[in-house]
Amino acid sequence: MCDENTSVAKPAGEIVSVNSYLKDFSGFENTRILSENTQAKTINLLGNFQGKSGQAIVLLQKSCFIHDHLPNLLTGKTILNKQFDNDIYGTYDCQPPPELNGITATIIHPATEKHIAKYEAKPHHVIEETPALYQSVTLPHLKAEQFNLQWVYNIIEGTAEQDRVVYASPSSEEKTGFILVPDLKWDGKNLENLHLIAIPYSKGILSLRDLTSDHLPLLLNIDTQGKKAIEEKFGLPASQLRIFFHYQPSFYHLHIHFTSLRHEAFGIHAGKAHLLTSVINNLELLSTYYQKATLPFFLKESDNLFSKFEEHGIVRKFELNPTKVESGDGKGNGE
Ligand code: M7G
Repeated sequence: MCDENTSVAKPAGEIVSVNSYLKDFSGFENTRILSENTQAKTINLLGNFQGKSGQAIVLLQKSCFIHDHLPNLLTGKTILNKQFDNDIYGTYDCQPPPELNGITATIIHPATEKHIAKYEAKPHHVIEETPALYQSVTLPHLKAEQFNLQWVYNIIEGTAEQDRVVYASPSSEEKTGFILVPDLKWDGKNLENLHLIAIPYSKGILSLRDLTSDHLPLLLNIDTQGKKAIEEKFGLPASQLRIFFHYQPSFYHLHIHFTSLRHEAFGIHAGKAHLLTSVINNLELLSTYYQKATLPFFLKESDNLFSKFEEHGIVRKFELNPTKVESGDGKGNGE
């Protein structure tokens, strides 16, 4: 789950975020690597800025290749240091000019324990959430403890990210209107990993679970206008888009992800992603589908919601014990 101060896990005191003035990483002390993905070329670090209160999470992602930059990349300004050559094969350390060698950095400061849990590598479990479990476990947990939605309200109320807005419905469309902005994780340039989020103006729709056929005009509007705006602005046709909800999401103000089909974004798989088209279709077939369905999702052990399901005896922590698996004691999972 993602970002921001929570009603419970709120950062202590009135710490000013370094994001209001940060220009470089001087004074950053890395205390822990939270997680790493060598394929996505990301690393998530925990640390602090010398002399500043509060912990900081730094998410680093090596940028994809931008096709327009390729002619500038392969010039005399890019230095090649040979690692080895053999016959017709050669491998080099390649050092392009800094402006062509970017890293996208996302900094969360002050970070709460909930943020740390979100970015920390821990085993996942599948939870089969029945409507009854939603009411008795998930919903009370969300009410007590969820990420603050201030950044969302800043976007829909027009006080943040307004220069990044790709589409905004007229404000008169209170029930069906929405705003489309680049996701925090997207640099806004490279179509390969295009990622935008559509945020409805309407407050109080927590997630997929709350949707009924009453929300169809909103969802159809997001589907139609979102695709149109992306095609007009980025030239990417609807057939190149993956449009989906997360369940569970990190932020409980309904929002919809629009990503490039070519982008193997986090959270596009079964167990997390629900395609908008399928959601619309399910609601057309049965208005209360999402109040009646069992919704499976993956949950990290470090998530506090996991502890709640654990307390209810729905799931328990799992440790693979290779010795026992190999010894063939019949239990197979190291119990
Ligand atoms: P989600 O489905 O609630 O959860 O998505 P996930 O984080 O597990 O995917 C929320 C999305 O909002 C994520 O893709 C975040 O990268 C994005 N996001 C989070 N914040 C704090 C911001 C923000 O301040 N601005 C924008 N534009 N996107 C954000």
